[in-house]
Amino acid sequence: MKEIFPSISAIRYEGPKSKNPFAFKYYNPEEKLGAKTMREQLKFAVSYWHTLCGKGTDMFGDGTADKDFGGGSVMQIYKNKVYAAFEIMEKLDIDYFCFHDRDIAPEADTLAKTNERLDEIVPIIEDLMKEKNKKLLWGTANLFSNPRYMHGAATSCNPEVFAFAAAQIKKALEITQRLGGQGYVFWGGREGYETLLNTDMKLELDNLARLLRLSVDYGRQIGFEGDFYIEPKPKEPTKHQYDFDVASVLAFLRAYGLENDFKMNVEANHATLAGHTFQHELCLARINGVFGSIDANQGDMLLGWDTDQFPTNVYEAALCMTEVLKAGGFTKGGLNFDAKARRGSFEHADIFHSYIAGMDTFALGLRLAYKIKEDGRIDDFTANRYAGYKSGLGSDIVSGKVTMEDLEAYALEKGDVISTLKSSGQEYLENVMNSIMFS
Ligand code: XUL
Ligand code: CO
Repeated sequence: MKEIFPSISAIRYEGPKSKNPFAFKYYNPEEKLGAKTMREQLKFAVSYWHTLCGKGTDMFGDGTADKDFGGGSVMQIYKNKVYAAFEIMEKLDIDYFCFHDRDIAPEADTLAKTNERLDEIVPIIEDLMKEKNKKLLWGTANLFSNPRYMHGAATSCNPEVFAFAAAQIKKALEITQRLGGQGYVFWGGREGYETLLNTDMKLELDNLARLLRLSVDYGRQIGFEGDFYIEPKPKEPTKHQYDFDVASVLAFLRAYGLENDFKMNVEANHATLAGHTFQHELCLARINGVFGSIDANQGDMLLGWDTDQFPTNVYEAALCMTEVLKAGGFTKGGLNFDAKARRGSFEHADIFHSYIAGMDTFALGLRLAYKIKEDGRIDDFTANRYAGYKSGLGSDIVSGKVTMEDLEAYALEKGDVISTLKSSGQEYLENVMNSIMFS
């Protein structure tokens, strides 16, 4: 296997004082925080689509980056992408990767020929996984790029398209299972609408649930034991995406009896597009028992679209990792960088700078999450804020002992309760956050 990035050597931890641009300053994979190493807790994954396929195209211009990696024919290009992927994982010491079916092999004229292309590439991936000890975090099917999905996939008005989508998922599930994938993701690519003037929303949602049920049942039938995830996103590419946010997805899953079959793959930039913080989406997933995996990136707060930038915001990463710790850490999920270098950052070295930035940011986030936990001031403040629910009236409310009449009698007897209130302490807590971050 020819080396594709000969000028880049293995990236190692050198500590915060290092000025070597090709070294980790904060991510020290074997260092233990709590009971586990950083590697075990962060479970970083390469996103195949951005890293190996994304060339920096936008609606105003062609790609700027070379992602052929020296390949000539179509299939050689895709084979070289595999070699590049494993070299990137090896040099960055990343254990996991994720892909869509179409990232690893391009479509041919018919589905059968496309599947043959997949069958040519999958064994190469399988061998390299064994040789380099790399793992598949999750697989998925691209049900949005091809023009056949212009009206959606499961939610298309056309049942032929529904069948095609099912066939693609079936194959993607088989590949994910064969490669030992720990998860399978459904991101609702074009499952949404542009206008309700032409949309039967009830049938579309019913059909979305039907395809999810068929997929889960098939996955379990072939012995897939990984987690199934839904990745919420409120808009883009469609004006309204059905999997809007964690709350909407939970309501949908419960309405169709799918709540025990899915967890969430929460993406940072999707949260902000939905008008939520990343922490909000993670918290909601956690308290509902559906925290699964993370697509880590960041958006630009001045823009209303999915910029998929590599995360560099340490404050956000600290709040994210605080939620992950509260959830008990990742089980089958992990931290995938669904992120791409900017269009002008077209050199191969930029791929490495990007991952180093994202990995160091989340390493700092994990270190800070432990400091926040050990410091205890924030957790204690919050616990004290609700202390009234631990005894007396509060514990009677929580245990369901009180009636409306009891509550009225209590309020009437007190006359007013304003004097019992205390400050929400937000500014105090923000000061605490800064003192923990910069101590
Ligand atoms: C799109 C997005 C996808 C999913 C996988 O916004 O996030 O790349 O992560 O289909
Ligand atoms: Co994503």
